[in-house]
Amino acid sequence: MPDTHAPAPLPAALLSALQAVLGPKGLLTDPGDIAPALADWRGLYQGASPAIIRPGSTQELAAAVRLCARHEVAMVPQGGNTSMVGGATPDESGRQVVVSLARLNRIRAIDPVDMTMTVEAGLVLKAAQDAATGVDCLFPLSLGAEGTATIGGVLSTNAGGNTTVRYGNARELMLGLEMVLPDGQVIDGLRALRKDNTGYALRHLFVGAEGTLGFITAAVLRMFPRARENEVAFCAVRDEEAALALFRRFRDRDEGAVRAFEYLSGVGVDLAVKHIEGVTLPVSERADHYVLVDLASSRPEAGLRPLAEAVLEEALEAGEVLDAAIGESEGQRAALWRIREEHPEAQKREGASVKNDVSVPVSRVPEMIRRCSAALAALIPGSRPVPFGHMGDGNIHMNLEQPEGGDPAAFLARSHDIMDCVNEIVRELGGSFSAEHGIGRLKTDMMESWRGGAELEAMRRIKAALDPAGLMNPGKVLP
Ligand code: FAD
Ligand code: 2HG
Ligand code: ZN
Repeated sequence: MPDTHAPAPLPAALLSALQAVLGPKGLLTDPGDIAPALADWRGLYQGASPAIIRPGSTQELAAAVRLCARHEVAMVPQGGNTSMVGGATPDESGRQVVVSLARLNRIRAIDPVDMTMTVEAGLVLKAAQDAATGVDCLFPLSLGAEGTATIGGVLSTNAGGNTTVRYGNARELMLGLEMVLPDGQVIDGLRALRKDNTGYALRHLFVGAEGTLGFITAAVLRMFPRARENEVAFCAVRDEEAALALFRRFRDRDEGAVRAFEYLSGVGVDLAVKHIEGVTLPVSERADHYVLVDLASSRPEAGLRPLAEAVLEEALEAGEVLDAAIGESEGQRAALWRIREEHPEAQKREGASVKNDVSVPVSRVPEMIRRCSAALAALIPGSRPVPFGHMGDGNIHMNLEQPEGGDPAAFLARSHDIMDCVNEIVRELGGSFSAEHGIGRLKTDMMESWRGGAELEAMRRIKAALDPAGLMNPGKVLP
């Protein structure tokens, strides 16, 4: 890890101008207050920053951005700071200032007729879900960090999560955006329109830009009818192919009913049972492969239970499913989901692990898991492949846990070999080295080889056009 320098204090003129614009709540300079914003969730990076700017409104943010631009101070947008790729962490120079959107967290409007809500960027994802529930609707984006991740963060990373298979990723849930450009100009694109073909879709450029083009300050989000029937099944399956076959059985029977289809490995479930209090194995015997399937419908009598039972019975007869548990109550369904959702935390508690958030065409998922698992086990003897995740989207977290009792630092020193090993196979299978977590700081050095030539050059031109001074989240996304 590079040395962390003492942060360079902000120029006195900038500091006093920011204080005047933002007030006491809007600018933190005490090192104790700043510290939590300087490290990422995975503990990969430890940055430095002289202050945290915390505007209370879009106008305050725009004014602060104009001031930073005038003084050529680089800005690092931060939402919930749950990035898996170090996207929201300032570098070690001490010259980048963190801009937290946390205070911009209002729900500006919610409309169950249009099925839209207009919310500010710092609103926590769970609060957006709850607001939708409050008007008898659903905001479907769902991920393990939903109690902390923010709307600005999920849009800036184009987050996926558990329900992408049915509702799409964050981009598909967004209709309009309010944005602040790197020079402080505000674009009011908060249009709640399903159809709006009016030139370049700047809103889509900001989704997935990871804060490198400017700030998202508010968004119009799509809502859906809430589920009135829900079934969750946890299945032990024969192998990776059987998991895919089960996905096809459910999809072919009723595509619209599949809200999530998640693959779990035996090792991953073992770790969740070992480290997370209250997590137990719901099927009679341990297996090497599992699937969690969530079916939901807005129709109150959709017949999801008979559907689940019929499909599982067929799959049992075909030898694909070995055993299955269906949640009998809200509490049991939540307990089944917990086995899946605690995977990142369980892996963290077990020791060092290297993450590979990769995607391939859905049909290639079994081959990808098999080949990567074998290659990784051969690369680092004793290490434990822990593939899991969004099988229905072709997005598997092809993670590798350190050998039991081994030296975490020695294992992490092999991170790049591990990522290269997975990426080589993923490339052969026509996949992507970053499915849903983004590039952040962790994967910038992969951009040249994966998106080089005209594609990367076009990205660089867009960046130069919108942020000519390079002040927005430097060192992220683009190499
Ligand atoms: P941050 O981490 O604060 O920032 C992420 C990036 O967006 C940074 O580059 C930052 O500069 C930029 N940014 C943040 N806010 C703004 C803004 N308002 N304007 C411009 N740029 C901004 N991700 C998934 O996709 N699917 C999952 O299933 C999933 N599960 C997770 C489970 C756990 C336990 C954890 C810790 C993380 C998980 N993540 C997942 C990753 C993470 O939660 C997502 O990337 C999320 O979108 C980040 O939101 P955040 O508010 O924490 O953003
Ligand atoms: C998930 O699906 C997240 O739980 C995190 O995307 C994945 O920990 C990981 O590798
Ligand atoms: Zn994921």
